Amino acid sequence: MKVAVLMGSASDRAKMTPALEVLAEFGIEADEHVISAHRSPELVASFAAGAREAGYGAVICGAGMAAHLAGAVAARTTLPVIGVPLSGGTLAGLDALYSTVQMPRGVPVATVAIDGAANAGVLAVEILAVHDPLVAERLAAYRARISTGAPMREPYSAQDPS
Ligand code: RP5
Repeated sequence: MKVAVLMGSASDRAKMTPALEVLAEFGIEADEHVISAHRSPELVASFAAGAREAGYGAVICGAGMAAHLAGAVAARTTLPVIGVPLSGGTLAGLDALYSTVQMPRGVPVATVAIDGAANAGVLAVEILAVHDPLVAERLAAYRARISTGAPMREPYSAQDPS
């Protein structure tokens, strides 16, 4: 299964790149899409509605300010949605954190730290690992590796070519 990495603006790209890097390290196919919940709401709606059928197992959404991208996607798919509140603007990401994490009951967004795109990538890998033993093995190897203080961003393939 693959993972979608959405962001509300091209200006979010640098902060969302760690999610794509982590997914690549684990050998997970990922697609990046720049779509905005308020500037291109129809695109967001159609992407979310078709995400499961398109083969995604999880959707990562990064947005800043009054960040409603993750919630808008979660409203239209039953796939797990991971929100990354992004810093920027006068409230330094606190606005995006509250907008992303404070989803009303019934439609969750699993929210990572402000600018926590790397952890969003790891969480998406953990979600896929539930039904993929090879990904689960890679996760176990990764945890063993970081427990020794090794850098997280060392390419996975350099550790174990399986
Ligand atoms: C949000 O507004 C985006 O996710 C971005 O973080 C922020 C600013 O967007 P730009 O004005 O840089 O396009 O929708």
